[in-house]
Amino acid sequence: MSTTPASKRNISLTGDIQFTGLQLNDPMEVSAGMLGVKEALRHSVKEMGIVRSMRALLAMNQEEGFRCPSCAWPVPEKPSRIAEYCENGAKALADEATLETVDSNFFQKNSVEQLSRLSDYELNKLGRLTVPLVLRPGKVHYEPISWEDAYAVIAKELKSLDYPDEAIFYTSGRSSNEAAFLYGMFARALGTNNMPDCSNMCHESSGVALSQTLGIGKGSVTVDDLYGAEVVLIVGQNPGTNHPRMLAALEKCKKNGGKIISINPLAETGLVKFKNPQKVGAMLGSGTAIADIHLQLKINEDIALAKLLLKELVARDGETGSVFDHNFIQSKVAGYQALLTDLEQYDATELMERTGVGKEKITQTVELLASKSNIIICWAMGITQHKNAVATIQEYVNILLLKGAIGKPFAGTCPVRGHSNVQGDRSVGIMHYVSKELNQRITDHLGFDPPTVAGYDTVGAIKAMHEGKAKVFICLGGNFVMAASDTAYTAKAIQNCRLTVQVSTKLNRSHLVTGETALLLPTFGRSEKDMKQGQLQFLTMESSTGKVRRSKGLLQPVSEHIKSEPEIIGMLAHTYFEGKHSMPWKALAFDYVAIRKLIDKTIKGFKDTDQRSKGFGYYLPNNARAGDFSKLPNGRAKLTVNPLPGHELKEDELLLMTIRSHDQFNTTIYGLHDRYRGIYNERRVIFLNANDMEQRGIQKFEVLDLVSNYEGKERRAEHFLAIPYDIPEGNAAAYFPETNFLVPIDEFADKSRTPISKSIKITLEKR
Ligand SMILES: Nc1nc2c(c(=O)[nH]1)N[C@H]1C(S)=C(S)[C@@H](COP(=O)(O)OP(=O)(O)OC[C@H]3O[C@@H](n4cnc5c(=O)[nH]c(N)nc54)[C@H](O)[C@@H]3O)O[C@H]1N2
Ligand SMILES: Nc1nc2c(c(=O)[nH]1)N[C@H]1C(S)=C(S)[C@@H](COP(=O)(O)OP(=O)(O)OC[C@H]3O[C@@H](n4cnc5c(=O)[nH]c(N)nc54)[C@H](O)[C@@H]3O)O[C@H]1N2
Ligand SMILES: [Mo]
Repeated sequence: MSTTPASKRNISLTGDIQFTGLQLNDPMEVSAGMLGVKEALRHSVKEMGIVRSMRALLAMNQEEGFRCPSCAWPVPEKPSRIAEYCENGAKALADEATLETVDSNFFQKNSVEQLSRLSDYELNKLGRLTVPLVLRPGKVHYEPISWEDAYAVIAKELKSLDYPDEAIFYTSGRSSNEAAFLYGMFARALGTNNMPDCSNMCHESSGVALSQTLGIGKGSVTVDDLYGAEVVLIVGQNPGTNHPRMLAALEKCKKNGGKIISINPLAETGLVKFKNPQKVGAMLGSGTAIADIHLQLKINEDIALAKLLLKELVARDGETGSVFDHNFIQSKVAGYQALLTDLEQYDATELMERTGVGKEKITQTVELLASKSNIIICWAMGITQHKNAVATIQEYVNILLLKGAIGKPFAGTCPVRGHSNVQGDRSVGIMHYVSKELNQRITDHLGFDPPTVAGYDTVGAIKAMHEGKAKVFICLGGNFVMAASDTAYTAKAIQNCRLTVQVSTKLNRSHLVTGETALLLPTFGRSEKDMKQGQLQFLTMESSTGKVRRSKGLLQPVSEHIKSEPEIIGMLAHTYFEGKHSMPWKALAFDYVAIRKLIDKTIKGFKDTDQRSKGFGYYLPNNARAGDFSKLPNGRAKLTVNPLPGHELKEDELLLMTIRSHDQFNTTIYGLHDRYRGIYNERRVIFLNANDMEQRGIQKFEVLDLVSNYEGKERRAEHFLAIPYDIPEGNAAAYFPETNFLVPIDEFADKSRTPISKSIKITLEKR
């Protein structure tokens, strides 16, 4: 049969680019508060109606309810009875539980080519997917397909591959432990470890840095630790927008006398001041100031900053001998002398100049770090998405180790995870690398031999598809084409595939940029009732602090034709294996208790999950939290020596960070405002330092193209409005995913291979 290659479909990767009517205000000083509550309710009622909104909001994050589909910040032991959710959690819920839907008639009327002219914001607004759909070779309209036929199409394509490694299984971090476990085991049963996941673009650098130094790829602190910490560093993170409930924990920390230091090129509003929406009294006052010190460093100068802080601390310890925890260092830490020797080669003044931070603030920070020992360092994408991300995180870990601030209450590491179950997905086996221990357990308990060679991560998967080495691409959630780097290259890679499959809740651009054949399989959102054999089911998730908890939906599903993720994966595996496999796939598709039993047997640390996930759940074991480094070489945690990165910016180049606005969840655009930063009604903006604008003769609101040039290859993101903003000279910021076109596929972090989304060298071109 002759077919039209997918790349021949005329699909736009941006939608029609148009400005939406920018209005500018001063950045806000206070986050959350009444306006946050109002916004939460406005989005909820608009999308879900009053009754559905109230039912859902009251159940979110409560003991018997469902976990918020937004970020992975844990629910405290004693959640607020009024509202254990934030404005952005409410927006995420409204977005998922919306009553807007698209059915097969809609796709009959609208081709993928036409739909691709819409913006990401407009695509998402169309609503929930309600029926399984297929895009056949050469066609531009999705058509309905039965679930059985959809499974059969996938099974047939998988069977026709020359090698299992021609299939790739992507996971976005919203799946449950149960779904992710089945999915990861299906990939392995098929014979591949090709399991890229959103972590590869997110906290992979944290996982690598922490595994090497502390023996566990996860953070060590609990929320209670934050309450009692004396000093908390918030590095490269914008919690006011991306983890708003974390501000309540920071507020509590401050009430207990703790000090907060923000390390960020921007003065993010949430860290300036916060009005706790969970407390009626707090809403009336002027808000709690969160950050005591803001170190406004230049993009990607964290290593210089950390080395400077370390140098100053070493000097003070030399005078008093009491700045570092020498007992801890002697008994538990390796690499002390090497670190001291390395630091000698740096000049403090030069380091300080590189950071762009003034002396007074450095001294204040050093004084706090020197005099206190209960220190927590929190971080997110501001340090994980650079070439030297792993080294950066390890430099911050050095500070904690010298202070003995690991393995005791109120101290430790806190990489703040993004997607609500990204950590759980990894725990239960979504990873592209091989764990011998897990493989042995799979053989012992699941009765098959998993593959023993590593698979593709995100960058590897894109390249493999581009080169025609992979032909079937299956996605459990997410919006791969927009989330990954080098949008045009990635799109071409995906369009090279024979079959692409998306298990999704809502429409996005990855449903339009597809393989020759594409399947769109609609699934439940977190808030929806999942009934199996007449019984309401629950699923489990793991929070950023390693706690496993239940999540039970309560809303009527948006359509009777959608299916749960575990059911889809179980039935797909059953169709593929035709009932001939050591795992009872069909039974598992409908029996989550049985899945949890298999997780308990196969995944280390999970135990009696069916029962222990009740209430507020249970913590998985964490060696760093316990101060146990026995699995590391010589049984010691490791201090690391890292080079100071060299930046070779050409004279006209700026370093661009791609960040989130207040009205988006990754590639899902809820609205066009970024209220805290004073931006209304526009996403195509670039934040620039006024001096950089003046030097280049750029006026406010002037239209610019952003151009990156790596290895002689030019990449462009067009039509951005210039905005003067309080950002260090030489730096710029713009929103992702519009700017992912600029990130070259081959530019990623050493060791973790996370794309360098926060330090892209660009020039500006006037239009
Ligand atoms: N509402 C909402 N919540 C979310 C998300 C969302 O999109 N919307 N996304 C979720 C996901 S998946 C994730 S991973 C998290 C992301 O949460 P964040 O990491 O907070 O998200 P970003 O917007 O990428 O913000 C990065 C921050 O790092 C700073 N930064 C950039 N470069 C540097 C640097 O070189 N050094 C330092 N010190 N700082 C730097 C930026 O100024 C910015 O404040 O949030 C999760 N929660
Ligand atoms: N330039 C740049 N690029 C980045 C980043 C950056 O900071 N800058 N951040 C990176 C980070 S941290 C991450 S985590 C990735 C995110 O990458 P992804 O996780 O791939 O992207 P999302 O936008 O979170 O995916 C949204 C889609 O998921 C689907 N979905 C939502 N809920 C569910 C569900 O419950 N089940 C299923 N099956 N589908 C669901 C919906 O269809 C929705 O359109 O992007 C990365 N890309
Ligand atoms: Mo993320």
